[in-house]
Formats: sequence, C-alpha cells, structure tokens
Amino acid sequence: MALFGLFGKKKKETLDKGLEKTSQSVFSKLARAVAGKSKVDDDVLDDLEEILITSDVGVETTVKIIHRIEDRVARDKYVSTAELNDILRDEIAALLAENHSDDHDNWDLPSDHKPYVILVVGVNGVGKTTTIGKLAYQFKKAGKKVYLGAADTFRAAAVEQISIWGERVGVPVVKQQMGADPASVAFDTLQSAKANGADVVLIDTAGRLHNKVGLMNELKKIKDVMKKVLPQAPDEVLLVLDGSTGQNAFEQAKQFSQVTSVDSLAITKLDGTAKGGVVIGISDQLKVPVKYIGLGEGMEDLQLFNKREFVDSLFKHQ
Ligand SMILES: Nc1nc2c(ncn2[C@@H]2O[C@H](COP(=O)(O)OP(=O)(O)OP(=O)(O)O)[C@@H](O)[C@H]2O)c(=O)[nH]1
Ligand SMILES: [Mg+2]
Repeated sequence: MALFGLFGKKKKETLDKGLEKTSQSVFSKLARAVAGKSKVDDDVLDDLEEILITSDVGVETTVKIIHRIEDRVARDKYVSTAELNDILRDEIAALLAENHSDDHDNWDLPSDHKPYVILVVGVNGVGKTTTIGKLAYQFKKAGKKVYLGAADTFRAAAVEQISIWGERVGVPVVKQQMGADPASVAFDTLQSAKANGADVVLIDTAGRLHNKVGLMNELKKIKDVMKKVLPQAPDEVLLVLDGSTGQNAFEQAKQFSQVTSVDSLAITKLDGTAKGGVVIGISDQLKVPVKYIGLGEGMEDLQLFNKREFVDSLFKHQ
C-alpha cells in the first residue's frame, strides 16, 4: 500500500510540474482580468473567453465552458470573482466527464488474446519513438512481456534511437537495416513476438503527414501485412501529437483521423509549454480518446490520461 502511495505521489508531482507553465499562464491572465472586480459580470466572462481561447482550449470547447459558467452565474445571481477559479475548474471537469471515453487507470491489456499490437503514427518529431520507449517501460513495469519493432527504416538514426530505448528498458527490438521495407519489419516483429509469447508489441513508424499519399499507403501496407501474422492486428493505432504546437496538434488529430483509423491519442511535450489547454479541447471535441500524456523526456514521464487529475493539477498553481 505504502508503495502505491509513493508511486501515486511521484505521478502527481510529475503532472503538477509538467502543467506548471500552462497553469501559470492561464491564472496570471485570469488574475489580471478580475483585478479590482468583485463580481463575475459580462466583462469578466468576455475576458475569460479570450483567456481560454488564447490558452489553446479551442473555440468550440471554450464556448461550451463559457455557456456553463453563464448558466451558473444566472442561477446563482451573484458570483464573486474569488469563486471563479473553483467554478471554472468544476465546469471544465464536468464537461470532460460528459464525453464517452473512460479513463484507464492501469496498464492492463485485453486478456482474450496476445500479443496486443500498438502501431504508433504521427508527423515528424512529435515524440513517437520516445513515447514507445516510455510505454515499453510502463508495460514492462506492469509485468508484461514487451517487443518493439523498428519500422521507421527511413533514417539509420531512427533504428538506433529505438534500439537505445530497448536497451534502456530491457526489451527486445526487432529491426532490419536502414531503407528496409517497414511492412517487412512489422511482419518480422509480430512473428517473433508471437513465437516468444509476448504480451504487447509496439511498432515505431517514420514521421508522416496525413496528406502524403505515398506515406499513407505505406501505413496501409504495414497494417495489411500485420494481419497475415495476427488477424486482429493492429489492436490500437496510436496517434502521437506534440502538445506544444497547440492548435496544430488539434488539426493534425482531425486530419489524420479522416484518412486513417486512429484509436487513441498521446499528447506529448506538455512540460515546457503554456499550450497545455489543448488537451482540454481535444478531449472534449474528438471522438478518439486521449489515452496518454507526455510530461518530459525521461522514461517515467508518460502517464495514462485521467481527466479529473489533469484538471485538478492544472488548477493547483492558481
Ligand atoms: N520535453 C519533452 N520532450 C519530449 C517529449 N516527448 C518527446 N520529446 C522529445 O522530442 C524529440 C522528438 O522525439 P522523438 O521521439 O524522436 O519523435 P518522433 O516522432 O519519433 O520523431 P521522428 O521519428 O523524427 O518522426 C526528442 O528530443 C524527445 O526527447 C515530452 O513529453 N516532453
Ligand atoms: Mg521516431
């Protein structure tokens, strides 16, 4: 029990620290907006709307949040500016709780078949390979047998990078030489993983834009080839988004999911950016669930996304 408490504390600290910039940015703007005012009125709500939009929450989600707060102000007649932070926190949490995806609170995998195959996709430099390394670490820590596939054969450095992660975490990496067919690497990885009784397979891929037809076809080929080894594969297509790009991340998620099936999202680099509000917008607007968040470059800096914890942490620094 004590040990779980310790993990929980560490996790919370990483989340709090990672969201510090976003939080400070939002609440310093908010403090300025309510300075010298005692009551939440239309002017304060206008300012709040602007603050949320400039914090990358996105227009549609911002409008929903403002409507909720307007309703509340109308209902309660008088709402003091001192209460505004708490009201905002509660309304954002309530809004996110309305969306249909459930949060995951552990690293369990479906038990009816194995290996569970995760194909990791996204544009260049968003954090795909790093996220794979961190996921491998978490799954291994949870007692799973993990296999990695180096299907980004575009650059020699890519194969090397995932091999380093494999060594660091202590899990096997299936690879071929640079320039090899990524589908062939994926095939080999699934075969090895299956033959060795792996629980989970993570396949790295080269960065690609949703509008590059050749690269999107390559993705389709990777998926088709996987099915020859495991008919249900991939179990999860994980789209990685760089949270520090704010609204760009949002657009990428929309566009990618229009051209290929995406099952889950990882939003990385939330540490060191003030644009963390984008997680709120993405979680509210998109049908694809945010499953993981990246809060640093280290092995332990990936967490399962939990809506309530996220919102609480964001409001911790107010
Ligand atoms: N601060 C921070 N840096 C991150 C995070 N995730 C990834 N990075 C860094 O982002 C950079 C790019 O990460 P990669 O994992 O190589 O990205 P990629 O999507 O695999 O890139 P390509 O393979 O070139 O498309 C690296 O320097 C990572 O350390 C994160 O959550 N926080
Ligand atoms: Mg990579």
